[in-house]
Amino acid sequence: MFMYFNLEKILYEGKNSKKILSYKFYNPDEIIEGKKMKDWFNFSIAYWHTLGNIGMDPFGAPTMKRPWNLKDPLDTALAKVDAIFELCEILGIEFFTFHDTDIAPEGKTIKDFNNSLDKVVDKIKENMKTSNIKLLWGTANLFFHPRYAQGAATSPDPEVFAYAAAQVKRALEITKELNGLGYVLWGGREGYDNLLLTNSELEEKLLANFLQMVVEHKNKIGFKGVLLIEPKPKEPTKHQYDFDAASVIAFLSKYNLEKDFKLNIEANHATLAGHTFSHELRYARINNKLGSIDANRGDLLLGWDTDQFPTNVYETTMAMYEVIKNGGVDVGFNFDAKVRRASTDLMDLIYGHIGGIDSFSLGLRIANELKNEIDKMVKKRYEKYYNTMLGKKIINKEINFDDLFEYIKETEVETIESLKQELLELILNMHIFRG
Ligand code: XUL
Ligand code: CO
Repeated sequence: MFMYFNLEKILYEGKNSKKILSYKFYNPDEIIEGKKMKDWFNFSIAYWHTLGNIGMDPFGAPTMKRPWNLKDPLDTALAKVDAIFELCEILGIEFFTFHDTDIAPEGKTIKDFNNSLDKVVDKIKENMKTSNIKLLWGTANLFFHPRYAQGAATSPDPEVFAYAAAQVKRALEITKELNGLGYVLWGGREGYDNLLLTNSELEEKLLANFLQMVVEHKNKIGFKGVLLIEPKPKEPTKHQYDFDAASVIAFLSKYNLEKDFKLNIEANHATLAGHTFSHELRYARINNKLGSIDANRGDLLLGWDTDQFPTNVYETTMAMYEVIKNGGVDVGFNFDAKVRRASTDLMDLIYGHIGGIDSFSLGLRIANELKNEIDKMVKKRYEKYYNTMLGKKIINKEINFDDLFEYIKETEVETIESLKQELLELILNMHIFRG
């Protein structure tokens, strides 16, 4: 029935099933906290890692042979369309994501590129007619080609700015034509390698101007999806301007762009910034900026963006606690994750996605069970701000330094109530071990 994979569809069988090729925790139509599981997630396959990755790394040649890679680049692009639809169908994943350069060969000019994009987009539209599979978000690749070696919007050469703008214009239009729920901007080369050679004021201004043009074009074409910025602190540049959620939010507010963008938080980018995944989700959430998630994980012992499939249920539980508190995300969960270079079988792609989906689904179930207990503990921890005069006055700013001095001058303030972190950890483990 399928072209590339000799497989049946992967279905939910429950946690006691012994069948590897089944979901133990992901039951798409089951209602959790008022919403179908599949709607909590909008899981998505990433074109670049799943179809594009052939196992190359800076130390070694490709390790993987993929049946959709043909001699002619356009034939390959068209074969990949069938492959992504097939994979979505098998895994029961309803969305995919791509960079413009993932779906079509570039050619010499942007006009050539747009011609080949048109052919592939037509095929995607055709396939969409007979399936339930949709675009989660689109993006433009402004980091691979040599012209972007010194940045795209922040390049010292305005022709590079123009090229990047032309790419984003078309990628936004395609995303709209395919009814994408969002559009992502990740500025891998928008940063610096050498600070002394960098005009920081100019580069910041260029980036802001670029983002303002993105918003203008979005409005001009009537794209209704969510614009998303994906923070990452470094790699490939030494320092990336979209460092983390906090720096992106400060930048957006400085340039009056706060209402136009939300964030796409990636787990491995959070850890590269020295944060936890849940820290970044929390910071985005409390600022009403949690728009979408790139679901993956890094490796504690490797200092780079390993983009592994998520398997750590502690991490997915804490992430889903933030997502539940946020009422879900606007866009979805994209597996920005790839199989290891030595995992060369096509089947490894299937194992990776099943593992990622089940890890997040179990995280959702556990976080949902846990949240009332956690919320109770947090509420208790801060209760004096709500049930004492002093606390209320501080919160409502009805008190000043002189009043506070008068209030406290003869009181000994020694230790306060225990944090009870170990109790919290016991509760967490109790739920996690139970599954
Ligand atoms: C790079 C990364 C990108 C973005 C899209 O680290 O995460 O794949 O998600 O450009
Ligand atoms: Co990403």
